[in-house]
Amino acid sequence: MPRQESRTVPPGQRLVPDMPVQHYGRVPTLDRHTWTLTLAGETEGEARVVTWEDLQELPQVTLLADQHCVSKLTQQDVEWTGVLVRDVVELAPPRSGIEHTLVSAEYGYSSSVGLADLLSPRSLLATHRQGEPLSAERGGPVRLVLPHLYGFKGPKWVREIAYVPAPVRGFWEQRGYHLVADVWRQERYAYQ
Ligand SMILES: Nc1nc2c(c(=O)[nH]1)N[C@H]1C(S)=C(S)[C@@H](COP(=O)(O)O)O[C@H]1N2
Ligand SMILES: [Mo]
Repeated sequence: MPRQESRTVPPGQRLVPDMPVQHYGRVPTLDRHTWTLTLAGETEGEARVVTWEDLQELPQVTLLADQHCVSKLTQQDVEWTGVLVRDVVELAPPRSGIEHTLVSAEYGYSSSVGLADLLSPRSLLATHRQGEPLSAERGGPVRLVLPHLYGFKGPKWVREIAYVPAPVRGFWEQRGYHLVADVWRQERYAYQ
């Protein structure tokens, strides 16, 4: 299984054996067979609605990645299974020149993610955590996992990726958190 590039703990983070479940608001109950992910905004061609069955047809990838919360907790070597975001974006790519996305979840949570970060080689639309299908509280049926960014960039219960011409602030970015949020650069707050 591909291991993470580095065993180092990012600056300012503290290791925990099990990342607590953390999110704002209620846990939605979604049925994987009616769940959809819409690729929208500034697409090159038509927008596209991606289903659970569409995900099953893509290569299934398992990798180990650390899970970091901007509140300074890190769990190392979490095993995630899902499909590469790259493979999904291929189904309805952005028009040329687009560099930003807004990723949205059920119940209105959202995060601002640069297209390059979204397409990084280890970015997953995850369906499993630690070998088990994602529970509702862990973001099932599908959540976004961006291993090099703080956890708030990865919506649980993800429902839409919108390609946008300029950064659009999501839930935490509207509350002062960083637009990029690279854990290795310790990009926690917008004012840094
Ligand atoms: N839909 C949604 N996704 C979310 C959040 C949220 O509030 N709502 N919180 C984020 C934050 S801040 C973190 S640290 C991780 C927590 O993931 P976990 O519950 O698996 O620990 O989920 C992220 N995804
Ligand atoms: Mo977080």
